[in-house]
Amino acid sequence: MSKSSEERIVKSYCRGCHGGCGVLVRVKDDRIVNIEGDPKFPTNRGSMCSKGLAAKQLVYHPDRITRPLKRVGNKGEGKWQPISWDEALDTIAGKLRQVKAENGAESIVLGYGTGRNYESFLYRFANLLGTPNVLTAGHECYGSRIAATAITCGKLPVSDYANNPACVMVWGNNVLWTNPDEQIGVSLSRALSNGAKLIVVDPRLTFLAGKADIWLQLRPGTDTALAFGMANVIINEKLYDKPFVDNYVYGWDKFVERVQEYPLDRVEKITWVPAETIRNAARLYAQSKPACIQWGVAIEQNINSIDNNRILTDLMAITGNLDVPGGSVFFVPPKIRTISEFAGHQYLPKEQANKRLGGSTYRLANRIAVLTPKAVWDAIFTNEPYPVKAMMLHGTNPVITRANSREVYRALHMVDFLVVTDFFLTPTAELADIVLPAATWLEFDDIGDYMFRHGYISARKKVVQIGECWSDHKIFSELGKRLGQGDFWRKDVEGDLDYILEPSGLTWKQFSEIGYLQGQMEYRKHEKKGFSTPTKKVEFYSTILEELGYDPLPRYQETPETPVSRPEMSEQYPYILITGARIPVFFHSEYRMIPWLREIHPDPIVEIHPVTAKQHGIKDGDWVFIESPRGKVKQRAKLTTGINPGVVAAQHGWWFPEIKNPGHGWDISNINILTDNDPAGYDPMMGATNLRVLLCRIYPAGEAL
Ligand SMILES: Nc1nc2c(c(=O)[nH]1)N[C@H]1C(S)=C(S)[C@@H](COP(=O)(O)OP(=O)(O)OC[C@H]3O[C@@H](n4cnc5c(=O)[nH]c(N)nc54)[C@H](O)[C@@H]3O)O[C@H]1N2
Ligand SMILES: Nc1nc2c(c(=O)[nH]1)N[C@H]1C(S)=C(S)[C@@H](COP(=O)(O)OP(=O)(O)OC[C@H]3O[C@@H](n4cnc5c(=O)[nH]c(N)nc54)[C@H](O)[C@@H]3O)O[C@H]1N2
Ligand code: SF4
Ligand SMILES: [Mo]
Repeated sequence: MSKSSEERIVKSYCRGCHGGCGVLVRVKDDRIVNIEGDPKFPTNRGSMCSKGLAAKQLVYHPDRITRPLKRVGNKGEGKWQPISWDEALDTIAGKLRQVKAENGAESIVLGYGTGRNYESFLYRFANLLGTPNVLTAGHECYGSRIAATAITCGKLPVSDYANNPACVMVWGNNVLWTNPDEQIGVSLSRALSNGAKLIVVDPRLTFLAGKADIWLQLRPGTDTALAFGMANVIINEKLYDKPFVDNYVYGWDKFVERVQEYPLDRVEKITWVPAETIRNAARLYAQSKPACIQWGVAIEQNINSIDNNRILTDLMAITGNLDVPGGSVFFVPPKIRTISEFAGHQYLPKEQANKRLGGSTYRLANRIAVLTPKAVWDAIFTNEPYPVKAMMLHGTNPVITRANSREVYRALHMVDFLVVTDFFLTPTAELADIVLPAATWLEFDDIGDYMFRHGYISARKKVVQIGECWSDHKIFSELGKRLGQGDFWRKDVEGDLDYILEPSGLTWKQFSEIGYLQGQMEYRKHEKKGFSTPTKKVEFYSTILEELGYDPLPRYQETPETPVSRPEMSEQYPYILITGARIPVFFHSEYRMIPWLREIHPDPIVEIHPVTAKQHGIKDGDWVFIESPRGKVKQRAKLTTGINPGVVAAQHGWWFPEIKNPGHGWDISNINILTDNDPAGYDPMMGATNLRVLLCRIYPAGEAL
């Protein structure tokens, strides 16, 4: 980076959310002056959202940690001393070596939150260290989609908007605001402009629901039953693709039998959606060719997590929409080393893999190396099945983002040794022994693989250096070298990027000049080689689940905390609480300190129906308490008729960086104080925590924050 007063433009790839948008970064005198969408980039074609546009304020934020810090006072007291990278890494390496020698490598837990580009580096480090315990959000986010589709049709199907779907069914997803997993919202907008019909399944009247041809306002948590209702219509009205079913479906007869358990009058009672609306939606989806299903995380955060994904995959299959242009497809990614290949799971000895916390309970999650957080907290509290002595968390803020925050707080306070790598001193980082300063996406070179399942990889380039911040990739590589992993890491991260790119025939330097690579798409791959399942068919009846000891067919279960399952509790806590519907300007607990973004959305918001609000003397904009048996928090009421009077929708991710004590107000508005992490409510296959369907009461909070 030569110092120059000429403005230059660096083409890069935003990572303000999961990623997805090509950007042009304008730089002058080695400072970022502006970030704008790259009109030539194939996915976003110039568009950007507020988070990406505000990234400059993230990079130059005065509260950034720019040197490694060591705790000097008591845990959580907020007293820090800057130290050198050498001292930080030597201390961490020494402690990890000691825990490994005394307790075994499994007593070290590595962790990150939502999917991040360094995850393959983190897994590689963990596998080489010998710990099977990598804590992610996978149990309640995306992991279910990966695991459920892997056992059903071999791979995760993705909507193919570029090939003119005639109908899109958006299910528990707010893609225009969230740009989630391998999709960006503008591509759906383009499909709708090209005339695609729209079905939306959501308990709230989102922008998309308002545009929909059919909106199914279901009772939260009843998605599996609703999807069974649609399957019932499609099968009994013979709207399904018979040749596809005959050739490519395993377990059809048993599935049809199960579907008959869900006649529309029963489904209407369970879901609150009128039978006629379900029928119309099923017909529209089945009769539009091609059609795709855009699914989201809402259906994964409850007891039906895996079966929600399975039954939706079954809907894609019976309508003949799998891997056809404009349907739900398996894009072909460019030829590079995959996350899994780089992670090197073969380096983890089998006897270590068998020790994964909760692995024998959540056996499907275990297949994809996912564990559930409570197993870690319990091991810290009880030393059972073995102690957890050290944790290294990269890019996650579990005090705010994990269910039952008070328990999370206690566990992180108690664990012997905690390292947190972040941009800021979050409520989680404040509990650490050592905090490492992470570089943002504008501060290092990287292969952006967010759209990998959509067939793309893109180059993200270092634009500036801030203080002594390092990329997480570099931290794993350098720490790995101190722990005897030297043979497995290249001299520097560029060498590792070269290694990942090797199958494409490109080096990092060459790739970064090209900007992105797209795989060569081929549709209907099953016609040549079947589906990647044990029977080579789409397994409606799962042979893998049968082997693991679960019900091989999907089924609907009532979630554990509803007016139906807990009628006596609902007298005290009458409303169904959904948490976490995303808003455009924040990413989970991130960005509350970014001035442009906070100005757009200053306070936490809970959506309440006006009739319900009136009963409690709540007016629009009032601060209200939301309370469950686990605790209470404050948010501001937004009155809307776009929600059922029996349902309340609260935001997640709230803490207040402007509160300068070390807690930063983590327990004021943080909705995860109310969520439950009792395993009785988990998906039995995945360990998914129930975040979307809880019971609560609401009442005016009186004073402001
Ligand atoms: N109640 C409720 N809770 C939820 C959800 C919900 O819907 N409702 N959703 C859940 C879901 S789906 C998910 S995925 C999780 C997400 O949970 P988390 O991943 O824990 O959430 P974030 O707030 O994104 O935490 C990221 C932290 O990482 C830091 N960070 C960002 N980028 C980097 C980086 O590149 N390197 C490093 N080292 N740090 C970085 C940020 O500053 C921030 O402090 O939350 C879950 N929690
Ligand atoms: N701006 C922003 N973007 C993000 C994130 C963020 O925090 N902020 N987080 C990222 C992450 S990690 C994820 S996982 C994705 C998630 O992205 P999405 O899947 O779009 O997640 P949400 O907005 O939480 O939920 C989508 C919709 O589900 C509805 N919903 C709630 N309960 C139910 C239910 O029981 N059934 C059905 N059918 N719908 C329900 C909500 O009303 C909401 O409109 O977003 C990613 N993108
Ligand atoms: S949608 Fe995500 S990748 Fe695109 S500009 Fe916004 S934050 Fe960046
Ligand atoms: Mo997520």
